[in-house]
Amino acid sequence: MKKNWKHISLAIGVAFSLTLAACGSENGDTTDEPAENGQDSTEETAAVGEALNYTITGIDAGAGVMAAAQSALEEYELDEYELQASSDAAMTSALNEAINNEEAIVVTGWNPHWKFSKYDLKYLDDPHGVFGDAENIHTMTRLGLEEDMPEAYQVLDNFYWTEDDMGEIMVAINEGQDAEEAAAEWVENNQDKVAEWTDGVDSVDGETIVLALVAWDSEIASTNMIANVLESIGYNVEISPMEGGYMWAAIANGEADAMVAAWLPATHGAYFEDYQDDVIDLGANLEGAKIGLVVPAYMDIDSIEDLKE
Ligand code: PBE
Repeated sequence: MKKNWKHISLAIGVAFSLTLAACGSENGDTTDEPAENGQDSTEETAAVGEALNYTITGIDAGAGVMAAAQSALEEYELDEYELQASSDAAMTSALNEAINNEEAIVVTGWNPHWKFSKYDLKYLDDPHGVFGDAENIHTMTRLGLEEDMPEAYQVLDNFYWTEDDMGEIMVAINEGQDAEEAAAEWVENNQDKVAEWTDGVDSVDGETIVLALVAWDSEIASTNMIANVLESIGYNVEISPMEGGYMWAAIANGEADAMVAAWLPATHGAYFEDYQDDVIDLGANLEGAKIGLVVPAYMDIDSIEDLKE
């Protein structure tokens, strides 16, 4: 399987400019008197803001959960807070460090994700519904894939699994297994499921299919798994890593053939609106996903409103 890094510089550029756009607040480093303008501040909640250094630890700027978190800061009037863009890997390493020191931290979170098996975490309640309800993860292909690669199209259309399935691969990768190996092992151990996706599908002779991949742990698991299945029926699978916003453009302009990482209706709703006429939606491959703000269970807050000063 060949990886192709040509979109990474674009990705970093986009992430960086969005980071700057997201950092409008001048209070990122505030350490004292956080509530100059808030009459209803209490010592207790101000203490939460201070402990957090008024920071929400985010991931890459193209992720839908980042746009939702930015809306949440506005909706809940958390003006002093700054949403810091980084990556899934940097976010989980900050989470790990905070938990080791029993410190306060708020991250942009989602499941399926291995962090919920490794740590005791909770979603902050979202009474205004900014992060939406349950989400499904859809498979999308470029226009014309059905005619050009009917066998791959059929497998992609049949692909459907559960949060637990995805979780097995994610946890294995987090415990140090190579992503391709963890995916291959899952396929090996779940031949009954895989057979339902490939039954009656003809083999092909080494045609190249390009799958778009964003470095979110959930999508690393699903993309490597479906790549393994497509290889087993004879495809040469190229995984093309790219930034979250670009993933949709790549399917729409035909640069990539398919992706299994479209979170709908809310998380990627804006992308879907932009690109729906230029992509084929093969429906959900996983149901019951979720995004939101996540904190260690030991933190003494339960709602996004509790972050308010
Ligand atoms: N995620 C994981 C992505 C979709 C997959 C929730 C970080 C996002 O927010 O766009």
